Amino acid sequence: MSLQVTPLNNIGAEISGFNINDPMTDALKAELKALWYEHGLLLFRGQDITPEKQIEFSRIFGTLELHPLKAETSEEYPELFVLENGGDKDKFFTASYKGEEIVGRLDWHMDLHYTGRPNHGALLRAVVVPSDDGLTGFGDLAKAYDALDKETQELLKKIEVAYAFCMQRKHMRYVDLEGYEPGPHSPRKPSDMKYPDFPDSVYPAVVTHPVTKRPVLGIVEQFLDRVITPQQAGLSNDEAIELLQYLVDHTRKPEFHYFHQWREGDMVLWDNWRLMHCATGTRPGVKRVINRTTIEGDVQLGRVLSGE
Ligand SMILES: O=C(O)CCC(=O)C(=O)O
Ligand SMILES: [Fe+2]
Repeated sequence: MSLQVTPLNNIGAEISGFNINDPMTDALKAELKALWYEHGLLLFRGQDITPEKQIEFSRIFGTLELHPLKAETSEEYPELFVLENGGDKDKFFTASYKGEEIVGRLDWHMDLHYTGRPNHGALLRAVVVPSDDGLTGFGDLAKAYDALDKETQELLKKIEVAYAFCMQRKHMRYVDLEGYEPGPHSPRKPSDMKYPDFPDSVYPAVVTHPVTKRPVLGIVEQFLDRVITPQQAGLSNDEAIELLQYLVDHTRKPEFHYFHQWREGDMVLWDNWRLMHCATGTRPGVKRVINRTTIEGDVQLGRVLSGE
């Protein structure tokens, strides 16, 4: 049996030519894992995937992580995290963007990045999807690094960047705030969402991927705050701010992106040590359900600034 690999728009690949319900050989598992590292994102379509199957399949790629908030996990399947729009919790995730109410829009981010120990990856499987909105975007920061000029690549090797966790988009320095207004129930402080107060985390501006050893641009717009000691790299504060804006604009280039328009049953796996992702959100009342499994991050990629 040989797998078919069909590249998606710009980044990632659709994988077909196997049946997820047939017994899988070690060779097939190894091939799937290698394809994950090669493409950063794999899409599986038209497979018959139950929650049990999703959990079993996810284990090919590493140890699974349980969501830290018990209330969020399914009682039957603790490895499964159900992302749901169109229910009671919508009001907390509703905000206004250029006059339009949107539920669950998320800026470009990496999961658990703010802890210094991001998840290794995740699998999302669409259970209920709206026909037009509710897309998930993915951005390849290894390709983004490769596309930088040599001079910028060299400069970045000398720099570390700090991320400041916060609940209010208005206080994030590099997200696009044009036309944004929080909703009346938008969380204002971490405890509103039962989160602890995470201290700042710090990453090299170029992160070496722990498995592939590829350089990955360490710039993600959500929570991005500042360059640490810019003068050590010969930069003034103004230059450091301009550099971060230049790099964020670079990561926003469509040639590094793939936006997935979900069909029911689709499953997407991504490498969270390499790709950032975002969600376009849905209009209020629109039902969307995604089952998520998470591959644990077993490597510390950043450091935590507490006590410094
Ligand atoms: O809802 C989505 O499309 C993506 C949500 C997300 O950011 C995640 O599952 O990590
Ligand atoms: Fe996420």
